Formats: sequence, structure tokens, C-alpha cells
Amino acid sequence: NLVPVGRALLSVSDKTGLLDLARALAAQGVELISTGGTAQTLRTAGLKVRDVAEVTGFPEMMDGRVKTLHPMVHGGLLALRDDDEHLVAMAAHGIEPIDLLVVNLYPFEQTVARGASYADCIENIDIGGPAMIRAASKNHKFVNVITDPQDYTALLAEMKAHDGATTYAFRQKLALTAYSRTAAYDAAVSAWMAGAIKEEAPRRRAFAGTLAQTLRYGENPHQKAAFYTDGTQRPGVATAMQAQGKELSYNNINDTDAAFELVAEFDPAKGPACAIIKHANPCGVATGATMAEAYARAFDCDRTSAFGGIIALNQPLDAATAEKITEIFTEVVIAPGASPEARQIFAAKKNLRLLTTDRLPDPKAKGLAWKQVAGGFLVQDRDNGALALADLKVVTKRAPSDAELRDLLFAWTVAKHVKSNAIIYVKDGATVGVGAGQMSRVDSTRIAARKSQDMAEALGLAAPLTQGSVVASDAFFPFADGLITAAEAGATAIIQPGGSMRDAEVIAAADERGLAMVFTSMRHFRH
Ligand code: 93A
Repeated sequence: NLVPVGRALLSVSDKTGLLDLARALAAQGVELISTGGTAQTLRTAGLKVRDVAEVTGFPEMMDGRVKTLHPMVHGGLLALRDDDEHLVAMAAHGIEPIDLLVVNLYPFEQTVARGASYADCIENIDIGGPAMIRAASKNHKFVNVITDPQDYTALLAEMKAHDGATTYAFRQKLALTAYSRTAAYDAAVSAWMAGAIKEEAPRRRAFAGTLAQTLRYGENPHQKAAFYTDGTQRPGVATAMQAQGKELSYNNINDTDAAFELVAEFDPAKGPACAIIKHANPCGVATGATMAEAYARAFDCDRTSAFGGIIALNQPLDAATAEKITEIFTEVVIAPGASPEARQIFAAKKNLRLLTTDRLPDPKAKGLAWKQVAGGFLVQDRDNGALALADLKVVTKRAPSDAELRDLLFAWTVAKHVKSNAIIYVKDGATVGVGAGQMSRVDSTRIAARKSQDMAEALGLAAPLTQGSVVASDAFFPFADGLITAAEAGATAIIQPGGSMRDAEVIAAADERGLAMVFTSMRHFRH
């Protein structure tokens, strides 16, 4: 199963590592064939290379659209070297075998990510590259195919270990990588097309990702896991720079995403905001005059749960906040930047991971979200719903005060990021009780109040912070019991979608207790 590498075709858009690879191949006597730009790079560096045009007998034409799409190339990649008929055909047409294909494709994903025009994106759809990759992959019995500069060293090591040849097992792995690449590439084209022609998302498009990182394990240590990116380059955990700390785990990535998406709802121009996440749910979200204050207030919502949490900020991490954060154990901090002083403070905490991005995610961005079910996956638009004051309908005798309204909108924003059934108590721009993921709404209402009570006791407060708070519910109260529980905990105003069969009962219960209530007509289930 060892096949010596005698002839290579190199055609790469990303020329990283190209010269080192080509030099190493040439030194081992491998003949190099190449397309226009790649050949020029090699020649400039003094390497001997044959133009693909010489091999095909056709010039590269139509702005490069047709360069390698030719039987002299595809025959060389696809011919079975142990099949007499194939050998006869090769001899009859002067087709020379190609044993190694090194291709990386036109940068379609990057072209889309930089907001290029429709015509530019079209021109960056590579046709000849994927055709060759698929041909070489199919013929991995004899042919090596490399689609990622990161694999150059592995190829050279393999050839070195086998006297210029490669093993079947090695070529199989390369083929698998290569098919994953063409699938992800076409999925990116499909996703772009769906957006460009405003095809009603999420229909008629393909999904595939690119392996970004092999993870140590999944949700649990007995599960293998990996992180894939979708090529959109969205600001967030997938594109963040990790400044320090050990590698992110599967759960870290999931929670960091939840934290950053939530905190990004708070416009940094309006002031600092901080979210602390545990198990994908916030255990504290707060605004403050300074970031340090926002963090302290978020922390005070549920200090017990915040231990070992994941923190997201909507403004760069500063020194004062960094000091405060290091007082307890935290897994990850993500922020749109960090000051040099803050970085220095964190540097002393080797296990604390710091991730920075150049901007916040856009909460209003369109996109798709999916989840797996047995035998398939569900796809939907990401929840980018947002409310304005004008969307709210006051349904009680008493209308909320301005201060209540501000807190109601804050609570509603947080509720969107809490697993259903979600109940959020908020006071003065900080959560004071979060009830998440319960099967009954009234339980979420009770749990949040109970936790707030515990916190008040721990902090030595006279009364729980739910006294004089407002409450958001991600979906309607099906009965009055949830609202009554909130009122008993001291809430004075409620925000919820409305639309229950028993809305009248719920409104009456609010009126009886002097509560103000607004309906949003929008729901934020999150499962
Ligand atoms: O326009 S293409 O789809 N037509 C082709 O026949 C073709 N063959 C290779 N693009 C084609 N390529 C791509 O050209 C490769 O996938 C690679 O990305 C790029 C390398 O071009 P150059 O060597 O001129 O820089």
C-alpha cells in the first residue's frame, strides 16, 4: 500500500508554506506542475515547475475559470494504476499520473465575510479546485490530496518515514479531510446564496462546518468532541483571541457563547454591563456606573452559583474589574478588549482564561440556529427579536413608572437568554433573581424568589432584593399563580407576552395587588 510520490500538482490561493513544501518536494525529486499564480511564485523562488497549460495543451482561459478542467489533469488524478484498461488509456492519450494534489480553494468564505459584492462572491466560487480535490480523494488508493497548509508538515514527515512514499491509511485520512473541505465549501456557497437571494431561511440550504479544534472531551469526559466553525467569522467565541489559560472545554465554549450573546444585548454606548453564566443560564446580569460595579452587582444576584462561572462584559476589561474578578474562581472572561493593566492582573491567575474580541456580537444579526434530534436536526432563524417601548401594551389599571419600565425592558432582555420557563426579577438595572429551565412557570417564579431570599440572608440584608423589583416572564402566565408568587416576593411590575386563555384572570390578580403589567406580544422560548 506504499505509493511513491513522483509528480505533484500545486494550485493554491493561500500560498502560506508553499515554498517550503515545494522545496522539500523538489529535493526529493518530485516533479512539480502548477497553475498561473502558484507557478509564478515557485519560479520566482528559483524552483523548476511545469505550467499546467503545458500539460493540458490549453492556455488558462476565461479569467482563470478554466485552468485545470481537462482530461490530462483529471485523467492523471483518477486513473487506477493497477487497472490495465486505465493504463492503456493513459498511454494512448499521453496522460501522466499525478500522485500528489495540493490545492486550497479561492477564499470564498473570506470574500463573503468582508461584505464583497455579489459578482465578487460569484467569481470566488472555485470550480476547478473542488473538482480536482474530489477526483484525487476518490482515487486515494493511489493519490495524496492536501487542502490545508497545516497538513504540509505531516505529508513531509510521512514521505520521510517511507522513503518518499505514503501509506494507504495516510491517504485515506487526507481524503476524509478533503471531502470535509469541499462539503464545507459548498455549504458556505449554499448559505451565502440563501442570504443573497433572500430565500426564505432556513429552507433549501446545506449545512457543514470546518473543524476548528479537537476538544479534550465533550459535555462529559467519556464523550469525544470537536469545535467546528461555520465560516461566517461572526464576533464571538469562535473568533475570539485567547490571551491566557488552558484550552477551552466543550462546556466552556457553550457557556462563553451564551454569556457573550447575552451581554451584547446591552449597548456599550449606554454604559457597562456584565453577565455571569453557569450551565448556559445567567446567574447574574447587571449594569453599573463602572464595569467593576456592574460585575459586583451581577455577582450579588447569586454569589453561590457565580463560583466557577463564565463572565462576559460589553466593554473592555479594566484593571478595577479584573481585580474584583480574581477574588473568586472564574473559568472564563470574554470581553471586547482588555487594558494592559487588566491583562497583567489576570496573568497571575494561570487557570483563568481570558478571551478578547475586536467587537461585540450583533444581537439583531440574522442567522440560523439548529439543534439535533435523532435522525436529523431542527433549523430556525436565530432569536433576534427585540422590543421597543412602543411595542408594549399596558393591560393593568396602573401603568409602570419610568423606573419600572427601564427595569422591565432589562428583565425582558435577560429573559430571552434564559432557558424556559424563564422568570427574571430585576431591580435598578440588575437581576436579583433568576428562575430557569423549570417545567412549570410557577416553579421558576418560586425558585428565583427563594434564591433571592437566600442571597439576602447571606448578604445580611433586611429584606430580599425582590422587594420593589419587576419581573419578566419569557412566555405568558397560564394561570394567576405565578404572578401572585411574584407579587408576594415583592414585585411591583410584570412584563410578559400575554395571550393566555386566562389573561383576564392574570390581569385581575395584578390589579387586585396594585401591580403594573405590560404585554409584549412576543415570546422568547429558549429550550
Ligand atoms: O476558476 S477555477 O475554478 N478554474 C479552474 O480550472 C481552476 N483550477 C484551479 N479555479 C481553479 N483553480 C484554483 O486556482 C485553485 O483551487 C486555487 O485556489 C487557485 C490557484 O490559482 P493560481 O495558481 O493562479 O494562484
